[in-house]
Amino acid sequence: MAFDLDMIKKVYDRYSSRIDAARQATGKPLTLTEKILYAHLTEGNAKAAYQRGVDYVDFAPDRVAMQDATAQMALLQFMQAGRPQVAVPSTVHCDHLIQAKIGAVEDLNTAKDINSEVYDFLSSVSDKYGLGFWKPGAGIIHQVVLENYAFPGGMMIGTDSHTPNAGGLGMIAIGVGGADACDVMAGLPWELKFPKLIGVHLTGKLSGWASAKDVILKVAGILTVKGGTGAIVEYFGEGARSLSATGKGTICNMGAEIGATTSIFGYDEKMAAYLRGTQRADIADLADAVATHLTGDDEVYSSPEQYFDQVIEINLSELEPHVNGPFTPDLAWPISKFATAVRENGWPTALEVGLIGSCTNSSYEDISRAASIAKQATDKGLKTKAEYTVTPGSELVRYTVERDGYLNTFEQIGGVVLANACGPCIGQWSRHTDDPTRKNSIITSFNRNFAKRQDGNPNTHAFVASPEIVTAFAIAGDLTFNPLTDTLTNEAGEQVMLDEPLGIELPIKGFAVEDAGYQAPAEDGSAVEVLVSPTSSRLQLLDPFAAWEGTDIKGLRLLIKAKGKCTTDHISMAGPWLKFRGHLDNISNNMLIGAINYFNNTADSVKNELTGEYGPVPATQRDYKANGIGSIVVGDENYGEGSSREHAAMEPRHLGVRAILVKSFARIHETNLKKQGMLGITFDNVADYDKVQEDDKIDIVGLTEFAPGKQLTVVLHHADGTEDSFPVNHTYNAQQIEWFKAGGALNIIRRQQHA
Ligand code: MIC
Ligand code: SF4
Repeated sequence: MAFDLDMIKKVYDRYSSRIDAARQATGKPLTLTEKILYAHLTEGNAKAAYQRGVDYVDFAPDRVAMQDATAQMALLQFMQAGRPQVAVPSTVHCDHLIQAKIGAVEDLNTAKDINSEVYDFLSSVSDKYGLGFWKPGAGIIHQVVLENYAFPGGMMIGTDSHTPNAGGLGMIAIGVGGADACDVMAGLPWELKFPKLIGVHLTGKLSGWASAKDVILKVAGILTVKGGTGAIVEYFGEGARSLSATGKGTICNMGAEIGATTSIFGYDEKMAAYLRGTQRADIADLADAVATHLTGDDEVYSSPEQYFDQVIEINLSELEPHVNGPFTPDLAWPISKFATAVRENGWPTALEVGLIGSCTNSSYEDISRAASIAKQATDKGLKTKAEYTVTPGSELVRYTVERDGYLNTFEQIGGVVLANACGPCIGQWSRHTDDPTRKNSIITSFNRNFAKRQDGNPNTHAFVASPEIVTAFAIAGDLTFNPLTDTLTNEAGEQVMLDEPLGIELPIKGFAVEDAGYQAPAEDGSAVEVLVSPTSSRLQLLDPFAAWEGTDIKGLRLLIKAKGKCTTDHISMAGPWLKFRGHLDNISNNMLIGAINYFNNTADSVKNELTGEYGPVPATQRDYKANGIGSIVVGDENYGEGSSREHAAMEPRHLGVRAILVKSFARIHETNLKKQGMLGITFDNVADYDKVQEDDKIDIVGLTEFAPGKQLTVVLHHADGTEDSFPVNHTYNAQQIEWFKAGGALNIIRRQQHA
């Protein structure tokens, strides 16, 4: 970790001069977000950034973090960049590929066995190129990063949309696709559209059942899944300072669900305590010395409406616990209204499973609060009605909460402790159910609840809440129960109430762990061999994508006009498909199989214009590809919401889709498309979406004059001989247009490497 300390010193050394320069240039006080961004501009880039008129700005992040399901593609790309070592400290975390079935020990062993090829690949690439490697069982990327690498005022990118979790320690941490990570690891600048600033002013103090999770559940309700797009959310005020560092992490983590670029809190005593509690007193000392730079200026916080594009006020003293869902994380219900909502909407009232943990909610504080509820079930003679699972976020937390007796408390109410991994959160869940066609409800302390996400079952209604609320519901087994006001009947037939949860922020006896699961890279990795078998079904070396042909693109077929929500889970489903994340051709067999076809309201059934027959999306596209016919995908609002997985961009690219035309994009997905040399365009007039017909032949005109800010034209040739034509927008800057022309950003890096 000594290496980190030097790096952090260097970052802090830059702060004073950078912030002075920025204050002078802009002539105004600065938000924390601006301070961190300005301190991480690449050389020579400052002027443009201060003006804010420019769209894209180049940054030099301090760190890169990758999880196993996205690291494979990121590192396959990095291997082609021709660098001997990564240019900035980087880590790989094995967390997504472990399936929850029986319990921690058995499931981890099974995962090590079936994923050995992928783990060996990741471990040897890490060894060779100088990346830290966190073995399966070590924990979920965002918890491990918070415990080991996040630092106030730093900047990190990570190949996972919940990377913003590190905002809990005052770091600007942003989720990206693997191609972006590859650039930063190769020593190139990382560009980001200069974000809008949303300020959230927290007053008061949490009490009773309300927790940090309820802050973000409420914010999600206010801003919706699109409301944070293009913005960084900065939390401030006495309420912000009263939240534990891990509670702040929960809020920043789930900020991904409102589409925010990231979320952040200023450095304060709670962060210092967490750093000291996790053996990083030296970092806390460094941060204390520059503390004024690690929070927004006083003037900003006293008149926030002058400095933020939008300000939201939340009084923590009045905040009610929330339950969000089903099917979307922004459908927010205060607990007092939830039972009525369940009844009125006819959602299944019987709760079948409660699941706590995940990267969002698995801190020591979370576990202790949930355990305080679980213990009451035993003490008050209540029988837990629903199944109940616990996913610790890291081995450090797991070991410590086991030592302190909490795991035992959960086991006493029938709780099953799963491996320190993503598990059910990402569909790595072999759920036992007697009838998958039955409409059913589950509740989790995770962050996403899109249809089919946890168990692949469209009949499952998934709700999101804090771990303590999930635990109370699991005991009651009934979604119309309100733990704040209602009683339960115990085994003796008495009416009992659950008392408010009690938690401990940091373990009184300190954190402990026997083996945290870290493997340092070789000093000199040049002799390490990385093997990828040509016959592997799990890993495949990448072939460069073809460059643009230099003309307008004409005669495209409509592959699918997707209707409604089309998240990355719809475009490249996770769960059983996670095993192909290192094999582009194999994973392409899941392309868009979850998207609903506008013309028949069915998933994975589109018309093949060559045969006139309806068939699965991937097979139809493979047929077009085999016949040298390009195609286009049309979509609705916030297309590509959710995950950072670039497979959702690479699969269509690989199978010969030429353009994605939608009403609007989610940020990470739009960048991923650009990086892979795909054309991502948006309707100028969203009503033009309605003009697209199933049998259209489609042209994209204006590409020979493709320029920043200049519209392109889409022409629809309908089957009846009529035509429609309309302008479409794009957000490509000059460099991104070069990516498009070269057939992908990596082709340019490769070219430079061989020049
Ligand atoms: C998720 O929560 O959806 C994931 C799985 O962590 C993804 C990353 C992936 O698809 O591998 C994310 O959020 O970016
Ligand atoms: Fe893993 Fe779920 Fe967190 Fe994604 S959201 S990193 S799948 S625990």
